[in-house]
Amino acid sequence: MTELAAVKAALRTQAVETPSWAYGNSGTRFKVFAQQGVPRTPREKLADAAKVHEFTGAAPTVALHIPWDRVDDYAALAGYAEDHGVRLGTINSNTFQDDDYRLGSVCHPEAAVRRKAVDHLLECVDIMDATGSRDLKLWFADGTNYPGQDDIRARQDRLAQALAQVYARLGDGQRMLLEYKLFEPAFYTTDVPDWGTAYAHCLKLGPQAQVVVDTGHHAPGTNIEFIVATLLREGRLGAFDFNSRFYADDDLMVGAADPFQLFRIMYEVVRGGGFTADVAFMLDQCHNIEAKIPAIIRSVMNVQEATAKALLVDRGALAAAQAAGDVLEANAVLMDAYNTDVRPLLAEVREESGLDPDPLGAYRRSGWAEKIVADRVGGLQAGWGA
Ligand code: PSV
Ligand code: MN
Ligand code: MN
Repeated sequence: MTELAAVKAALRTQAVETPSWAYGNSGTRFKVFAQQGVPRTPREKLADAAKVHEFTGAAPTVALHIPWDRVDDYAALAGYAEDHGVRLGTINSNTFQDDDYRLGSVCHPEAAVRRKAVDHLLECVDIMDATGSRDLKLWFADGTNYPGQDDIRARQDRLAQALAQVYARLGDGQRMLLEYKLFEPAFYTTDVPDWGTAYAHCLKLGPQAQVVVDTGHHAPGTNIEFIVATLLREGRLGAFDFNSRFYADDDLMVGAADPFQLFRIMYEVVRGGGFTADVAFMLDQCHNIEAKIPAIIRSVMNVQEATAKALLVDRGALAAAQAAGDVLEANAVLMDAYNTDVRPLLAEVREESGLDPDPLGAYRRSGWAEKIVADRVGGLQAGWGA
């Protein structure tokens, strides 16, 4: 196989999971700008996600969020997804929206609240059994706002206990993905604030516990690709939540704020052998002012472009320059790949797969946007800003 053929073959295998909540109306802290035609039910979210897959060929699974996507029959929902050409993916838990969680969920000082949170997480594993999902994604809003508010170490013990209970419930082939976030909603301590804390818990739990890197969850200036390289070396990078940020957890379209960072991350994925099914590429975005389906299509394309550039890095030339200590040449090799316009290559890959080379144009021409405005009245709010 020529090198270009290998790059194309790799690009054809890439799958980006889209989040159900990105299809619904979501908000800023101040206002939800409702859009016409947004889904009112989990099934309508799946129908929209199916459109993203239809036009990109690269978004075959959809992440659910419980309870936002609660239904009576999850197996039927999985069947509905399959009828539309997609599958149900990661199950995301929600231990942050009930009044009971004012002081935390699994780290809460009261045992009864911790029990409630763990029961929810166990229910999420039941749902995974019904949907055939591999991954349970855990993000905890737990933390404290004031020094002295609670005992930092005791909270870690409570967290470890809860995680162990859920880990023990996982079936063969199921995974627990632990997501960290520097701050927000807690502002003094966060119980899983960084990759090191997530990694330490995962290490204790066992190989089915893996870390999620949400690209919006770091301090400004953090070298995320270093974290990616480290977690891959340790065999603990389970997934990405892709989005981009200018300030904090902005949840903007991935690759919009800093496409160069996305390229650097994808290069470390390729370099570290992470371009396999074991690392899940997921989006975690909220589209508050822009049209949702085209924004998600754009995000998928942005991931594909960064990946194509990463795959095009001349690794032989790079290794030679690095070994020779040729700083400028090594940097030039990497920048050559980054500066390549990969859009024609991706258009070719799409055409060779029987897709329209222009997914956004194809979506616009499909009439789906007009159809859902006509058919759906009174959209759902995904949960944020509620
Ligand atoms: C909150 O920051 C968050 O965006 C996390 O990243 C989760 O993945 C997501 O919400 C859904 O719970
Ligand atoms: Mn996330
Ligand atoms: Mn987030």
